[in-house]
Amino acid sequence: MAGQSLTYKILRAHLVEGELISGKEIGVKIDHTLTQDATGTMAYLQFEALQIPRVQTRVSVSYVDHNMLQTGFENADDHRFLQSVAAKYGILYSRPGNGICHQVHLERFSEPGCTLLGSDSHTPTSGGMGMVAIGAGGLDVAVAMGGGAFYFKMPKVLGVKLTGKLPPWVTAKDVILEMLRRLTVKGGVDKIIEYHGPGVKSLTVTERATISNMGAELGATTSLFPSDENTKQYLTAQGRAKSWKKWEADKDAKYDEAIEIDLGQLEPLIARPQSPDNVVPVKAEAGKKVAQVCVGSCTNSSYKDLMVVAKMLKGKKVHPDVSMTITPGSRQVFEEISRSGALTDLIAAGARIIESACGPCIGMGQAPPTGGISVRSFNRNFAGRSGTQNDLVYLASPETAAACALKGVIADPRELGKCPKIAVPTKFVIDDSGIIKPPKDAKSVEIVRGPNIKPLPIAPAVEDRLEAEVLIKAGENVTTDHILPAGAKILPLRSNVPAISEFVFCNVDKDFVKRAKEKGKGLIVGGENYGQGSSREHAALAPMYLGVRAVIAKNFARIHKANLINFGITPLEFENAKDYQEVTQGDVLEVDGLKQAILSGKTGITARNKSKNRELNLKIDLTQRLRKIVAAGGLLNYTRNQTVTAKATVR
Ligand code: MIC
Ligand code: SF4
Repeated sequence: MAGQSLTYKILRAHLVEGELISGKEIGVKIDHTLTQDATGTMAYLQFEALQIPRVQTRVSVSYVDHNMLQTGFENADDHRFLQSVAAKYGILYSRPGNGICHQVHLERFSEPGCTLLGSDSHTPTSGGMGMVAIGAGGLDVAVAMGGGAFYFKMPKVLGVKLTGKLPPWVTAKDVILEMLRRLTVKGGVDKIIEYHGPGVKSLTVTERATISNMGAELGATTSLFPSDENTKQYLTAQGRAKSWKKWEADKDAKYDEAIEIDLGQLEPLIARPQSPDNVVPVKAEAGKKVAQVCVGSCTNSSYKDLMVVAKMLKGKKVHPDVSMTITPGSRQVFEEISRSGALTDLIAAGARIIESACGPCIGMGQAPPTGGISVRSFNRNFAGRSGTQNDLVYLASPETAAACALKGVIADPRELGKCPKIAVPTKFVIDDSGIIKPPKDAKSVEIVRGPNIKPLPIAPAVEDRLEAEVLIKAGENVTTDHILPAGAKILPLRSNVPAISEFVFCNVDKDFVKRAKEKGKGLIVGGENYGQGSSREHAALAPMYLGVRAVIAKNFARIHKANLINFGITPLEFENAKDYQEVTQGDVLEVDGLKQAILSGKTGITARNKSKNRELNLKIDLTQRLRKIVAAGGLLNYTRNQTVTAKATVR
């Protein structure tokens, strides 16, 4: 028998339903969950609806890191709600200021060989520690907190063999940018990316985490590294040596697909606006004037990332035309750079220090100026995400970002001479006072709800005859940032679906909401990889609230498709991708026998384009379980119906 991949080994140890055959649905036991504040309020409202008195997982953490700008009562109210919910249901609460969920989870909780489900698309960061860590919608995370399995299609395993060693100034960020250059933003869809080979041992845990974090931009289900001596060292430095266990693939492991990267051949890379796969060598863009540089985000804000930037800036000044910001990934990183004096060097160089949070990465301030290039150590540069329309955001390593900050233009860090060496502490500052433990007895805990928290809307069941207008025809690789943007103005409305739905497609088509409301019901048509990017279920919930009943696309990004199903919007795919051309915004489509087709397991259905008098063949690519959920009008309806039926049977 051929050897097993690490993915296979960990999944097999957690399998509760199905077979590990790619393309087949599997159910997996979840050990850890994480939520963040922008998706967490919905996730916990959904958890409350499940009526389970206490979480059933080994570790569940509620982080506050996104909605940190308190320009009104909304975010502060939501934080208080999250803290009280955590206390009530047995969840750890990571306070605002404690850091970005993925960085803190890696430092304080991640365990090799375990599973983690998080309501954020960059949950795979913990794959850097040998965890199968998957991003999902809040409702799936709520179900996992209640002890339910997580269901997904067994992905193919793509083995990436790393050989060689990174040259000076070339970093883990350049490895993942190289992956994006080769595979594009849809190259990882329905795949788990497993790194192996002799090059792995030259990468530290936080470097591996940078690579697995940004595997989300490939559309991958997750990315995974083995747990080895480096992992042991990192866990020991975090005072968690006991959590270490060796986990690796068999030497003769078989992968469904395989590629190889010689680390020694890489050079500093940069993703041009406005897609993370628009990757070129830094030198190809060198000399372009830069207005802003931002170092931070869950991709690149570890101790080493910030120390190297501080060393590069020490005794020098940020270019007068550049505004440079630093967001440390966690309070631990912040404290470390402060104790070592590196923070002083950053301040003296003229960098603007922001608290430990997502900050500029999600448009919570620091929008770049009109027409000005922003070079960021982040993971996404989707149009408008920074808060500025027609933004010019480039993605690169902290080293490249710091070189740009010093020179005032896009600059290859190799021009700066000797690359600073950073010794990572053998013992980090450990202070978990920012993580509040829930009381053993939660009877007296009252959940505090501010006026920003509105009840969750529920979808109607699928109709058998659907006749509706195409409200918008979206293009290729449309992101959830296009469907429902984030940013300082919109994020505070995450707990209020009626209010946030006013912003659906606001940067793409400002009349969308008006049109949807006038029609009362409608369809969305999309291209390939529809809904890539963030896990925000609001990108399904808000269109559902506006009457969207189905999305017809060439194909879907994994998390968004699951969110559509969970909220009762039927995802349908063009049988023939060319038919996408045949549909125009405003066309009226009619699908007869939809509910019947979904429930009977039919894999195809014909829609009639009444406006063009043509027929369209559509695919229904759903497992039996998902068919029941979508037909019921989503997971909450489905669960409620099941409970009612169970009660009736008992009686
Ligand atoms: C993102 O990076 O887009 C976010 C903001 O972290 C999202 C979650 C959200 O929209 O709340 C993600 O990655 O899932
Ligand atoms: Fe936060 Fe940005 Fe990471 Fe999303 S990608 S979790 S917004 S730091």
